Amino acid sequence: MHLGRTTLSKFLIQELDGSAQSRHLAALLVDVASAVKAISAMTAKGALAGVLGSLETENVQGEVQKKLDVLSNTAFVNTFQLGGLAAGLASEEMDDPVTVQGKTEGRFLVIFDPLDGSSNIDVNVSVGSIFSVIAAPEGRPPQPQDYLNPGREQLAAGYAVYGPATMMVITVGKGTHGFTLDREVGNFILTHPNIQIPADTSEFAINTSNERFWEPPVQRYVAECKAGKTDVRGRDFNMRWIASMVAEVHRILMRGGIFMYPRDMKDPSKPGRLRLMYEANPMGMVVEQAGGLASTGRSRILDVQPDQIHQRIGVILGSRNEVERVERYHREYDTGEDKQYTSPLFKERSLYQ
Ligand code: AFP
Repeated sequence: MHLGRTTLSKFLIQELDGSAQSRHLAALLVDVASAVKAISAMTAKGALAGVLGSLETENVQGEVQKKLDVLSNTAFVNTFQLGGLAAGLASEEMDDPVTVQGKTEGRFLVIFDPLDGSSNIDVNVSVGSIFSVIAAPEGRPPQPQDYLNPGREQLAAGYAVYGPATMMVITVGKGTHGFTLDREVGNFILTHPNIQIPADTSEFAINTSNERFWEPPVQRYVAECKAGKTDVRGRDFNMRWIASMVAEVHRILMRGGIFMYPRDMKDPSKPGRLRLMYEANPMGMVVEQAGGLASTGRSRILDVQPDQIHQRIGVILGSRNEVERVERYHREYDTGEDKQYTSPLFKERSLYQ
């Protein structure tokens, strides 16, 4: 593969087999890239495009919508409606999935977070878009339950990160590959083929303001990282928190790390902050295809059976050896092997079984 000359389209043609579904999947991913270019142009203009700030509306999550949330969602919906390959769409910004009207080959369902990290928009910090592609049902319009596939059944997944450069990182199940937008010609160029996440890391990402709400195994892991070489880890760690999952995951793909947004007691009614279908699952596929792991702390994210489109889940992902260590701490907590880390905050063990 020649760096600098391979466009996304050319890469997909070379990467995918010649089957009809592969050709359609490649065309769908080119449609995704088209929406990403439109969103990139809007974010790059910032205040000049009048796209900053919030609306009076809330999404199904009860979150105030940013103007760019809605504009980004519209960019994706319009692209897929024109592209004629998606049968149905589900989005963080839409209460329910929508069936694509008009002429469509209807081979795929696309589930997406059109603008992740939108609390960063007004302060000019990196944001992103996340997408997941699954097969549409044959010969009939999609129903809501058709979206509820475990993440391991995704046909493709990826994200765009609107940073100093706009990049797309995608997987079709054959590795994870990065493309950088050449704005002058409007093409995504292969710049990071076969990304591999280092198995070890000394960098963790978590919102430590939630520390008192975490389960003991997470408290244990983070306490050891903070203790650094004075304790069992024997080396110092660094911490990052950008409050934009896409930016955190991208950093981890580039240099390793572990990202955690675990289930916590801050709102016991919520089994996590991040959404399974359009954050955890697509990022889980991207990370696994790059040699990392994506876990709830107790199970592989891609094996979770969804029960509703906007459900939330705890997420621990990144460098394999660190994610495995956090999973081990969860096992030791659940079996009572780690007596000294049983915090009164979580005395109701059964809550997390
Ligand atoms: P927003 O899209 O509402 O900004 O949420 C972003 C996000 O879902 C994820 O991208 C971040 O990692 C996480 O939330 C940040 O959560 P905190 O604001 O609690 O740190």
